[in-house]
Amino acid sequence: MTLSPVSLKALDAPGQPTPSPELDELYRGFERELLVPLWTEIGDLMPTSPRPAAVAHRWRWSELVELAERAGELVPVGRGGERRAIALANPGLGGAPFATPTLWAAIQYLNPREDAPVHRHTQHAFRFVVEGEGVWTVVDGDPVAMRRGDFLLTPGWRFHGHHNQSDTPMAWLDGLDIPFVHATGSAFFELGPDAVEDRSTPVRSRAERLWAHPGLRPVSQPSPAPSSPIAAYRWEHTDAALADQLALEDEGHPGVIEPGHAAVRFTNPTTGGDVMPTIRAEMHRLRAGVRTASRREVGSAVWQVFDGEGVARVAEREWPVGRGDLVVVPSWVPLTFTAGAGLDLFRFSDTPIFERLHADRVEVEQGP
Ligand code: 1HN
Repeated sequence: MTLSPVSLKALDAPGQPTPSPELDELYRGFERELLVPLWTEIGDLMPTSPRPAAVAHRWRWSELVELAERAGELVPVGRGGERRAIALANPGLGGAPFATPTLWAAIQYLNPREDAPVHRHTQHAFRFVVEGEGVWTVVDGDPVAMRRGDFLLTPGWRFHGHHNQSDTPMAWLDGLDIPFVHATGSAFFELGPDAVEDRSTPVRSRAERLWAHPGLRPVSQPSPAPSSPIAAYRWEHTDAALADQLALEDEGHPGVIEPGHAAVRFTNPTTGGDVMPTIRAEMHRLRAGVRTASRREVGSAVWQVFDGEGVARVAEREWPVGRGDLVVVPSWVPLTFTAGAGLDLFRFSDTPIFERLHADRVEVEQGP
Protein backbone atom coordinates (compact mmCIF):
# COMPACT_ATOMS: atom_id res chain seq x y z
CA MET A 1 0.00 0.00 0.00
CA THR A 2 1.41 3.48 -0.89
CA LEU A 3 0.52 6.03 1.73
CA SER A 4 -1.08 9.36 0.81
CA PRO A 5 0.90 12.53 1.73
CA VAL A 6 -1.60 13.23 4.53
CA SER A 7 -0.99 9.70 5.93
CA LEU A 8 2.79 10.24 5.70
CA LYS A 9 2.52 13.53 7.56
CA ALA A 10 0.33 11.85 10.21
CA LEU A 11 3.10 9.31 10.92
CA ASP A 12 5.17 12.05 12.64
CA ALA A 13 2.35 13.88 14.41
CA PRO A 14 1.15 13.00 17.92
CA GLY A 15 -2.41 11.87 18.73
CA GLN A 16 -3.19 10.31 15.36
CA PRO A 17 -5.83 7.63 14.65
CA THR A 18 -4.69 4.03 14.09
CA PRO A 19 -3.48 3.61 10.50
CA SER A 20 -5.67 1.40 8.36
CA PRO A 21 -6.51 1.02 4.68
CA GLU A 22 -9.84 2.75 5.44
CA LEU A 23 -8.07 5.71 7.05
CA ASP A 24 -5.74 6.03 4.07
CA GLU A 25 -8.76 5.94 1.79
CA LEU A 26 -10.29 8.79 3.85
CA TYR A 27 -7.07 10.80 3.47
CA ARG A 28 -7.05 10.21 -0.31
CA GLY A 29 -10.60 11.58 -0.33
CA PHE A 30 -9.40 14.71 1.50
CA GLU A 31 -6.67 15.19 -1.10
CA ARG A 32 -9.02 14.67 -4.01
CA GLU A 33 -11.37 17.35 -2.63
CA LEU A 34 -8.54 19.74 -1.64
CA LEU A 35 -9.15 19.34 2.07
CA VAL A 36 -6.62 19.14 4.89
CA PRO A 37 -7.49 17.84 8.37
CA LEU A 38 -6.34 19.97 11.28
CA TRP A 39 -5.13 16.99 13.33
CA THR A 40 -2.09 16.40 11.10
CA GLU A 41 -1.19 20.12 10.91
CA ILE A 42 -1.86 21.58 14.32
CA GLY A 43 1.76 21.32 15.49
CA ASP A 44 2.91 23.60 12.63
CA LEU A 45 -0.07 25.91 12.68
CA MET A 46 -0.24 26.46 16.42
CA PRO A 47 3.26 26.35 17.90
CA THR A 48 3.42 27.34 21.57
CA SER A 49 5.53 30.33 20.50
CA PRO A 50 6.51 31.75 17.08
CA ARG A 51 8.54 29.47 14.85
CA PRO A 52 9.42 31.73 11.94
CA ALA A 53 10.46 30.29 8.59
CA ALA A 54 12.96 33.13 8.17
CA VAL A 55 16.36 32.57 9.76
CA ALA A 56 18.95 34.88 11.23
CA HIS A 57 21.61 35.90 8.75
CA ARG A 58 24.37 38.44 8.25
CA TRP A 59 25.36 40.06 4.95
CA ARG A 60 28.73 41.82 4.60
CA TRP A 61 28.44 45.28 3.06
CA SER A 62 31.79 44.86 1.30
CA GLU A 63 30.43 41.84 -0.59
CA LEU A 64 27.21 43.67 -1.49
CA VAL A 65 29.10 46.72 -2.76
CA GLU A 66 31.48 44.63 -4.85
CA LEU A 67 28.60 42.84 -6.57
CA ALA A 68 26.60 46.06 -6.95
CA GLU A 69 29.60 47.70 -8.64
CA ARG A 70 29.79 44.79 -11.04
CA ALA A 71 26.05 45.13 -11.71
CA GLY A 72 26.74 48.81 -12.37
CA GLU A 73 29.08 47.78 -15.19
CA LEU A 74 26.87 45.10 -16.69
CA VAL A 75 23.25 46.05 -16.03
CA PRO A 76 21.65 49.25 -17.32
CA VAL A 77 18.98 50.94 -15.23
CA GLY A 78 15.85 52.06 -17.01
CA ARG A 79 12.24 51.33 -17.83
CA GLY A 80 11.18 47.78 -17.10
CA GLY A 81 13.68 46.81 -14.43
CA GLU A 82 13.22 50.30 -12.93
CA ARG A 83 15.95 50.01 -10.28
CA ARG A 84 19.41 48.50 -9.97
CA ALA A 85 18.43 47.05 -6.60
CA ILE A 86 19.77 43.75 -5.32
CA ALA A 87 17.71 42.22 -2.55
CA LEU A 88 18.76 40.19 0.47
CA ALA A 89 17.14 36.75 0.14
CA ASN A 90 16.60 35.14 3.53
CA PRO A 91 17.90 31.54 3.35
CA GLY A 92 14.76 30.32 5.15
CA LEU A 93 12.35 31.83 2.61
CA GLY A 94 12.91 29.54 -0.36
CA GLY A 95 14.88 31.89 -2.59
CA ALA A 96 12.33 34.74 -2.60
CA PRO A 97 13.94 38.22 -2.61
CA PHE A 98 12.67 38.81 0.92
CA ALA A 99 14.83 39.62 3.95
CA THR A 100 11.95 38.62 6.23
CA PRO A 101 8.32 37.57 5.65
CA THR A 102 7.31 41.26 5.62
CA LEU A 103 10.43 43.29 4.78
CA TRP A 104 12.53 43.86 1.69
CA ALA A 105 16.10 45.08 2.06
CA ALA A 106 18.34 45.78 -0.91
CA ILE A 107 21.46 47.57 -1.96
CA GLN A 108 20.71 50.02 -4.75
CA TYR A 109 23.44 51.41 -7.01
CA LEU A 110 23.50 54.37 -9.40
CA ASN A 111 26.41 55.26 -11.66
CA PRO A 112 27.56 58.86 -12.11
CA ARG A 113 24.96 60.97 -13.99
CA GLU A 114 22.55 58.04 -14.10
CA ASP A 115 18.75 58.24 -13.56
CA ALA A 116 16.37 55.70 -12.05
CA PRO A 117 12.97 56.30 -13.70
CA VAL A 118 9.88 57.77 -12.07
CA HIS A 119 7.12 55.46 -10.83
CA ARG A 120 4.88 54.92 -7.86
CA HIS A 121 3.60 51.93 -5.93
CA THR A 122 1.53 51.18 -2.88
CA GLN A 123 4.53 49.65 -1.12
CA HIS A 124 6.08 51.97 1.45
CA ALA A 125 9.79 52.60 1.00
CA PHE A 126 12.75 54.28 2.64
CA ARG A 127 16.44 54.77 1.92
CA PHE A 128 19.23 54.74 4.47
CA VAL A 129 22.63 56.04 3.45
CA VAL A 130 25.65 54.37 4.97
CA GLU A 131 28.17 56.03 2.64
CA GLY A 132 28.40 58.50 -0.20
CA GLU A 133 26.34 61.38 -1.56
CA GLY A 134 25.46 62.99 -4.86
CA VAL A 135 22.06 61.37 -5.54
CA TRP A 136 18.77 63.23 -5.24
CA THR A 137 15.57 61.26 -4.87
CA VAL A 138 12.65 63.25 -6.26
CA VAL A 139 9.47 62.46 -4.30
CA ASP A 140 6.28 63.88 -5.85
CA GLY A 141 8.42 66.51 -7.56
CA ASP A 142 10.42 67.49 -4.46
CA PRO A 143 14.17 66.81 -4.86
CA VAL A 144 15.67 65.32 -1.68
CA ALA A 145 19.46 65.11 -1.27
CA MET A 146 20.86 61.80 -0.04
CA ARG A 147 23.95 61.91 2.19
CA ARG A 148 25.67 59.63 4.68
CA GLY A 149 23.54 59.02 7.76
CA ASP A 150 20.32 60.34 6.26
CA PHE A 151 17.06 58.40 6.51
CA LEU A 152 14.73 59.22 3.60
CA LEU A 153 11.07 58.35 3.10
CA THR A 154 9.08 57.38 0.04
CA PRO A 155 5.65 56.54 1.49
CA GLY A 156 3.26 54.53 -0.69
CA TRP A 157 1.81 55.99 -3.89
CA ARG A 158 4.22 58.94 -4.19
CA PHE A 159 5.91 59.28 -7.55
CA HIS A 160 9.65 58.94 -7.15
CA GLY A 161 12.78 58.72 -9.27
CA HIS A 162 16.46 59.10 -8.41
CA HIS A 163 19.24 60.91 -10.23
CA ASN A 164 22.95 60.90 -9.58
CA GLN A 165 24.22 64.44 -10.11
CA SER A 166 27.81 63.62 -9.21
CA ASP A 167 30.85 62.06 -10.81
CA THR A 168 30.97 59.16 -8.38
CA PRO A 169 28.68 56.14 -8.09
CA MET A 170 26.46 55.87 -5.02
CA ALA A 171 25.06 52.84 -3.19
CA TRP A 172 22.48 52.85 -0.42
CA LEU A 173 20.07 50.63 1.49
CA ASP A 174 16.45 50.39 0.35
CA GLY A 175 13.81 49.09 2.75
CA LEU A 176 10.24 48.36 1.69
CA ASP A 177 7.22 46.38 2.86
CA ILE A 178 7.17 44.44 -0.45
CA PRO A 179 6.84 40.93 1.05
CA PHE A 180 3.89 41.99 3.21
CA VAL A 181 2.14 43.65 0.27
CA HIS A 182 2.92 40.63 -1.92
CA ALA A 183 1.52 38.14 0.60
CA THR A 184 -1.66 40.14 1.08
CA GLY A 185 -2.29 40.80 -2.63
CA SER A 186 -2.49 44.56 -2.12
CA ALA A 187 0.09 45.83 -4.64
CA PHE A 188 -0.59 48.57 -7.20
CA PHE A 189 2.08 50.08 -9.45
CA GLU A 190 2.14 52.90 -12.01
CA LEU A 191 4.84 54.32 -14.28
CA GLY A 192 5.54 58.04 -14.12
CA PRO A 193 6.81 60.40 -16.81
CA ASP A 194 9.80 59.04 -18.76
CA ALA A 195 12.08 61.99 -18.09
CA VAL A 196 13.23 63.16 -14.68
CA GLU A 197 11.42 66.46 -14.54
CA ASP A 198 13.50 68.30 -11.97
CA ARG A 199 17.30 68.15 -11.93
CA SER A 200 17.74 70.85 -9.33
CA THR A 201 19.92 69.97 -6.37
CA PRO A 202 18.67 71.82 -3.27
CA VAL A 203 20.43 71.13 0.02
CA ARG A 204 17.03 70.86 1.74
CA SER A 205 13.79 69.57 0.26
CA ARG A 206 10.55 71.52 0.40
CA ALA A 207 9.19 68.83 2.74
CA GLU A 208 12.02 69.47 5.21
CA ARG A 209 11.59 73.22 5.01
CA LEU A 210 7.91 72.80 5.88
CA TRP A 211 8.11 70.00 8.45
CA ALA A 212 11.60 69.36 9.83
CA HIS A 213 11.86 71.94 12.57
CA PRO A 214 11.92 70.38 16.04
CA GLY A 215 8.55 70.57 17.78
CA LEU A 216 7.14 73.00 15.23
CA ARG A 217 4.22 72.16 13.00
CA PRO A 218 2.89 74.36 10.20
CA VAL A 219 -0.44 75.69 11.42
CA SER A 220 -1.80 75.20 7.90
CA GLN A 221 -1.41 71.38 8.33
CA PRO A 222 -3.46 70.27 11.35
CA SER A 223 -4.57 66.81 10.16
CA PRO A 224 -2.91 63.51 11.04
CA ALA A 225 -1.31 61.77 8.03
CA PRO A 226 -0.72 58.01 7.78
CA SER A 227 2.93 58.54 6.80
CA SER A 228 5.40 61.16 7.90
CA PRO A 229 5.65 64.24 5.67
CA ILE A 230 9.36 64.57 6.53
CA ALA A 231 11.17 63.44 3.38
CA ALA A 232 14.60 63.24 5.02
CA TYR A 233 15.76 62.84 8.60
CA ARG A 234 19.26 64.32 8.52
CA TRP A 235 22.24 62.72 10.21
CA GLU A 236 23.21 65.91 12.07
CA HIS A 237 19.90 65.75 13.99
CA THR A 238 20.01 62.00 14.64
CA ASP A 239 23.63 62.19 15.74
CA ALA A 240 22.95 65.11 18.09
CA ALA A 241 19.96 63.30 19.67
CA LEU A 242 22.06 60.19 20.36
CA ALA A 243 25.03 62.20 21.62
CA ASP A 244 22.77 64.17 23.96
CA GLN A 245 21.24 61.00 25.46
CA LEU A 246 24.70 59.69 26.32
CA ALA A 247 25.82 63.10 27.63
CA LEU A 248 22.71 63.21 29.86
CA GLU A 249 23.60 59.75 31.14
CA ASP A 250 27.11 61.01 31.98
CA GLU A 251 25.49 63.80 33.97
CA GLY A 252 23.26 61.35 35.86
CA HIS A 253 20.00 62.13 34.06
CA PRO A 254 17.52 59.70 32.44
CA GLY A 255 17.11 59.21 28.68
CA VAL A 256 19.04 56.13 27.56
CA ILE A 257 17.10 52.86 27.17
CA GLU A 258 19.72 50.94 29.15
CA PRO A 259 23.19 51.83 30.45
CA GLY A 260 25.45 52.94 27.61
CA HIS A 261 22.73 52.47 24.99
CA ALA A 262 21.06 55.50 23.42
CA ALA A 263 18.22 55.06 20.94
CA VAL A 264 15.86 57.25 18.93
CA ARG A 265 12.89 56.38 16.78
CA PHE A 266 12.07 58.24 13.57
CA THR A 267 8.50 59.48 13.91
CA ASN A 268 5.63 60.98 11.99
CA PRO A 269 5.24 64.53 13.36
CA THR A 270 1.52 64.57 12.54
CA THR A 271 0.80 61.64 14.91
CA GLY A 272 3.90 60.96 17.00
CA GLY A 273 3.69 57.38 15.68
CA ASP A 274 5.87 55.46 13.27
CA VAL A 275 7.09 57.02 10.03
CA MET A 276 4.97 54.74 7.86
CA PRO A 277 2.06 52.36 8.58
CA THR A 278 4.10 49.17 8.15
CA ILE A 279 7.66 50.17 9.01
CA ARG A 280 9.37 51.32 12.22
CA ALA A 281 12.84 52.83 11.99
CA GLU A 282 15.32 53.63 14.73
CA MET A 283 18.93 54.58 15.32
CA HIS A 284 20.91 53.11 18.22
CA ARG A 285 24.26 54.05 19.70
CA LEU A 286 26.28 51.82 22.04
CA ARG A 287 29.22 53.05 24.03
CA ALA A 288 32.47 51.09 23.69
CA GLY A 289 32.22 47.65 25.29
CA VAL A 290 28.48 47.81 26.01
CA ARG A 291 26.46 44.63 25.64
CA THR A 292 22.71 45.07 25.17
CA ALA A 293 20.17 43.06 27.13
CA SER A 294 18.93 40.06 25.18
CA ARG A 295 15.64 41.03 23.62
CA ARG A 296 13.11 39.32 21.42
CA GLU A 297 9.91 40.59 19.91
CA VAL A 298 7.07 39.56 17.66
CA GLY A 299 7.82 40.67 14.11
CA SER A 300 11.03 40.80 12.17
CA ALA A 301 13.78 43.38 11.88
CA VAL A 302 16.82 44.26 9.81
CA TRP A 303 19.81 46.05 11.36
CA GLN A 304 22.58 47.83 9.52
CA VAL A 305 25.80 48.96 11.14
CA PHE A 306 26.24 52.64 10.45
CA ASP A 307 29.55 53.05 12.21
CA GLY A 308 31.94 51.21 14.51
CA GLU A 309 32.24 47.50 15.02
CA GLY A 310 31.05 44.82 17.36
CA VAL A 311 29.36 41.46 17.55
CA ALA A 312 25.75 40.55 16.78
CA ARG A 313 24.32 37.52 18.51
CA VAL A 314 20.99 36.23 17.18
CA ALA A 315 19.73 33.07 18.90
CA GLU A 316 22.71 30.71 18.70
CA ARG A 317 24.48 32.53 15.86
CA GLU A 318 27.18 35.10 16.41
CA TRP A 319 28.81 37.38 13.83
CA PRO A 320 31.39 40.15 13.94
CA VAL A 321 29.89 43.22 12.28
CA GLY A 322 31.38 46.44 10.90
CA ARG A 323 30.30 49.40 8.82
CA GLY A 324 27.44 48.63 6.44
CA ASP A 325 26.98 45.01 7.51
CA LEU A 326 23.36 43.84 7.75
CA VAL A 327 21.81 41.40 10.20
CA VAL A 328 18.32 39.99 9.81
CA VAL A 329 16.42 39.09 12.97
CA PRO A 330 13.37 36.83 12.63
CA SER A 331 10.32 37.05 14.88
CA TRP A 332 10.75 36.09 18.54
CA VAL A 333 14.47 35.32 18.22
CA PRO A 334 16.66 36.81 20.97
CA LEU A 335 19.17 39.44 19.89
CA THR A 336 22.12 41.09 21.61
CA PHE A 337 24.75 43.46 20.28
CA THR A 338 28.14 43.94 21.88
CA ALA A 339 30.02 47.07 20.89
CA GLY A 340 33.73 47.11 20.19
CA ALA A 341 35.00 50.68 20.21
CA GLY A 342 31.43 52.03 19.93
CA LEU A 343 28.64 51.00 17.61
CA ASP A 344 26.01 52.99 15.70
CA LEU A 345 23.14 50.89 14.37
CA PHE A 346 20.21 51.59 12.09
CA ARG A 347 17.20 49.32 12.60
CA PHE A 348 13.95 48.85 10.75
CA SER A 349 11.13 46.48 11.58
CA ASP A 350 7.51 45.58 10.85
CA THR A 351 6.42 46.26 14.45
CA PRO A 352 3.68 48.79 13.52
CA ILE A 353 1.75 45.98 11.82
CA PHE A 354 1.69 43.90 15.01
CA GLU A 355 0.93 46.85 17.24
CA ARG A 356 -2.04 47.72 15.08
CA LEU A 357 -3.26 44.12 15.36
CA HIS A 358 -2.58 44.01 19.12
CA ALA A 359 -0.30 41.04 18.43
CA ASP A 360 2.90 42.73 19.61
CA ARG A 361 4.98 41.17 22.41
CA VAL A 362 8.44 41.94 23.72
CA GLU A 363 10.62 39.99 26.13
CA VAL A 364 13.83 41.44 27.59
CA GLU A 365 16.32 39.35 29.54
CA GLN A 366 19.00 41.05 31.55
CA GLY A 367 22.41 39.54 30.94
CA PRO A 368 24.80 38.08 33.54
C1 1HN B 1 11.63 50.80 -5.91
O1 1HN B 1 10.80 51.68 -6.46
C2 1HN B 1 12.81 51.23 -5.33
O2 1HN B 1 12.30 53.51 -5.58
C3 1HN B 1 13.66 50.34 -4.73
O3 1HN B 1 14.33 52.99 -5.25
C4 1HN B 1 13.38 49.01 -4.73
C5 1HN B 1 11.93 47.20 -5.37
C6 1HN B 1 10.81 46.74 -6.00
C7 1HN B 1 9.93 47.61 -6.58
C8 1HN B 1 10.18 48.96 -6.55
C9 1HN B 1 13.16 52.69 -5.38
C10 1HN B 1 12.22 48.54 -5.34
C11 1HN B 1 11.33 49.44 -5.92
